[in-house]
Amino acid sequence: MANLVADYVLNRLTAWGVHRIYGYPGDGINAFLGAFDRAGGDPEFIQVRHEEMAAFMACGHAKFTGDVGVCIATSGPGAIHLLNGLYDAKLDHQPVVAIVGQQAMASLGGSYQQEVDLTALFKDVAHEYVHMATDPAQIRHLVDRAVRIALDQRTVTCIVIPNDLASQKAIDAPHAHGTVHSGVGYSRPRVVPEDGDLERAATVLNESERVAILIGQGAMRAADEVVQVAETLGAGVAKALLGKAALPDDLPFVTGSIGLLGTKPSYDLMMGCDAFLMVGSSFPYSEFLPEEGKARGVQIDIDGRMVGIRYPMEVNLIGDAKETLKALIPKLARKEDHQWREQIERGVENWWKLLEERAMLDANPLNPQRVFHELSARLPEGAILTADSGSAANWYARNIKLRKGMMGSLSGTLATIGPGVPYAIAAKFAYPERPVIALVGDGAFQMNGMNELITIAKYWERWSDPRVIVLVLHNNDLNQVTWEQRALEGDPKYEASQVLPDFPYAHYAELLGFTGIRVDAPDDVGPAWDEALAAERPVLYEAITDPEVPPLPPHITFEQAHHYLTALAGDPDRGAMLMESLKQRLAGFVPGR
Ligand SMILES: Cc1ncc(C[n+]2csc(CCOP(=O)(O)OP(=O)(O)O)c2C)c(N)n1
Ligand SMILES: [Mg+2]
Repeated sequence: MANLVADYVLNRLTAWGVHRIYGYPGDGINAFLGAFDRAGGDPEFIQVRHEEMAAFMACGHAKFTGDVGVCIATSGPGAIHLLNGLYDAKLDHQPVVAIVGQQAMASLGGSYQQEVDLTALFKDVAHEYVHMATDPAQIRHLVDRAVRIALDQRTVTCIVIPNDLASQKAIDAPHAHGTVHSGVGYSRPRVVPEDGDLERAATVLNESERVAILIGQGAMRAADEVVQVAETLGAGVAKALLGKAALPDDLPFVTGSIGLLGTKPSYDLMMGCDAFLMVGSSFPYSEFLPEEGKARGVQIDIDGRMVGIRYPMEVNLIGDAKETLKALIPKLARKEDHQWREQIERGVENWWKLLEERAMLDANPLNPQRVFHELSARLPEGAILTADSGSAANWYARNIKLRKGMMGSLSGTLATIGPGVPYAIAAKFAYPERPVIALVGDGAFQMNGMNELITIAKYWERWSDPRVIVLVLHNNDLNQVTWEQRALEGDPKYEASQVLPDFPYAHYAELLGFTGIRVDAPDDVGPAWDEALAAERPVLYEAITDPEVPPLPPHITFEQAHHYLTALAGDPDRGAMLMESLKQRLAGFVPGR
């Protein structure tokens, strides 16, 4: 049995608990293919359609499991293809290790075929750790450090391995000067702020009357503590997109998502509060946060670099969300005046009713909100949802009520098109017993989702629950951008860039052996979800949705409204849209204005 550098890398990764590596082959990693074969399925090589998808899957794995995700690609083009998926992981603070091949050491610097300066190329995306191996004795510490740094810093790291080095005999470093002797293992520390700082934070919150809480993905394992704080302080809780699964949407004081994709009660919560507690979030849009000076701020974040950058906080607590809240709770005084809390709960109740009304409005032919609304009511226990960038992210953020035990994610910070289907695949590999639903636009699906359907076709039969449902919003439009163009630029829809070529999505899925369901009548939306959720194979749910239902922010500014009206004058879809916007307005689209 060969014991080459490539075998050593894989063995070492399994020692780190890595059992699945997403990748695509090429001569830069040929030695690894033999090593995977010899490893007998542990770790297993999962073959994708495009290296960017491998990186998305590694990121999705990290998001849904909390463990490190690993992807592998060949030198030159393969490595370059990884980049966007790796940036998605980096920007959303996910631990991902990329292993990339390189041309033979003796050729480097020779303008050799596929020779790309990979350490320079990866220097930004893997800025915490990127190294090229040049000696077999280095391999152990390169792997150990790449994994440990990815986990500890919640970021992307990269190891570049020339193909001739990968097929050299593996060795351990001799006990001698100039060698490194690393080990395996990482335990996340318990990070709690100093007691005095917790006291200061408690004072701010105790002295205030109307507390608003904003949570992000950093609060993912702190649901009970967030609830306890909200109950004690009579506060409402808004959620940044990546934190959507951190707290169930069916709690009466959860105002839902915030921001352009957010809700009115979240907006009201932020505008009306006199204290602002931000936990594990770097939500960027200041116009949705309290105005400076209007609220006293407390922030909790595990990363000292991320505190005090979105709002001038009075107290910044650097610590783990769960542990820090636990330490804070005994210092908090229970609020006796419930007015603020009752106001929030009324707002939330009204908002859900409004969302339902909006979802039930007629559209041509389907109102996309209805598609999400009907799914939400039918979500099976333990469902995992993924959403792609586009209008789907709006409806996911607003119309889907995640319950306890469900998971959901999307590309929060890079907001890239593409991760919807690959995240769903990573979720299925990590939790083959759970139903997974990907919510994607036709643009995202045409960009890469349809290719990754082939990956689902390749693997689905091994998943104990075969349910993986891909919803495609068939609106023949890059709709999110079309609306941005109207509302933010005041420009009409530019057909050359926005209109998508038509494609028979459900038929295509049937070619792959899936159940294909094409829905174009509002009353079929619910029953079609029932059928999809009862299927014994993967499903593509093709919803023919109306591109004229606006995915606009919860409140629009005067300037946006003005732009929007100017744009209408020259818009090719003007007739339908005026009707639609009128209907949306009647349903209270522009709250309080
Ligand atoms: C890689 C990438 N390219 C472009 C964009 C800009 N963008 C964001 S949403 C969107 C439209 C997506 O269209 P589609 O998938 O059809 O969804 P829809 O909004 O129509 O529902 C575009 C082009 C992006 N976020 N990422
Ligand atoms: Mg579209």
